[in-house]
Amino acid sequence: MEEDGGGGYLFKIVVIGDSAVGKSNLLSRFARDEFDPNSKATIGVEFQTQEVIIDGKEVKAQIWDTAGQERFRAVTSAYYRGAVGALVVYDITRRTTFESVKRWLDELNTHSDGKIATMLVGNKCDLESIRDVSIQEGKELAEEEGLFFMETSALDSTNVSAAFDVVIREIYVNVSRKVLNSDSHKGELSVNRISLVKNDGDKSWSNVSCCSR
Ligand SMILES: Nc1nc2c(ncn2[C@@H]2O[C@H](COP(=O)(O)OP(=O)(O)O)[C@@H](O)[C@H]2O)c(=O)[nH]1
Ligand SMILES: [Mg+2]
Repeated sequence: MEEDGGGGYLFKIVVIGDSAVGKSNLLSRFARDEFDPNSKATIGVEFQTQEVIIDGKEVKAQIWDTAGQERFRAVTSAYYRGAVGALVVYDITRRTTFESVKRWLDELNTHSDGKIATMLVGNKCDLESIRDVSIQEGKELAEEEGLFFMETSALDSTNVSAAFDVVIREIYVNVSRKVLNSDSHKGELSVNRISLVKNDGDKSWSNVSCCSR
């Protein structure tokens, strides 16, 4: 987490998960409202920056894409450095990608320091007819690991901005807590507490899932 120079926040968020689960499309849907049905491995794009307003404050989310390195199990520690948020993505039509989630979480924990606001994302929920991982399984894993959970579709846009928004808000809550704990800001304690309580209420998002109807 950094100040962006203008007094606002810059949050680094990484998107991880097996190859072809839809990471690049989730990012392009969120940042540019675009979907690419023929997307090959993303080349050259390191990150996209998206501005979000939280509690009237401008927050910049710098969202990193793996550029296809995950195929070679070669996502480097530089990729994770400084991250304060993560989306761990699997494909609901391919169980192997769900089984990889723990490995990705281990990698995230190994390479990052401090608290990472993490969302478990079951992508491609538009493909209900060939679903291979139930919503319940996703929810249970998220609960076990203390993660937020949503099913998304980068294809039809379901829950895409919601997933990023929850992570960004949670980072904001974590940052506010840090500020509260630092001596220089003790004076603002009573003021900040109000907004923290409000933001904690957003945890109900963890049960949101696009395919539960
Ligand atoms: N049906 C469907 N296909 C998707 C979705 N997201 C991505 N895809 C497709 O899955 C393939 C891999 O997507 P990509 O974003 O490149 O995955 P990445 O390797 O994780 O970055 C591409 O053919 C996409 O068009 C989705 O939500 N629904
Ligand atoms: Mg990609």
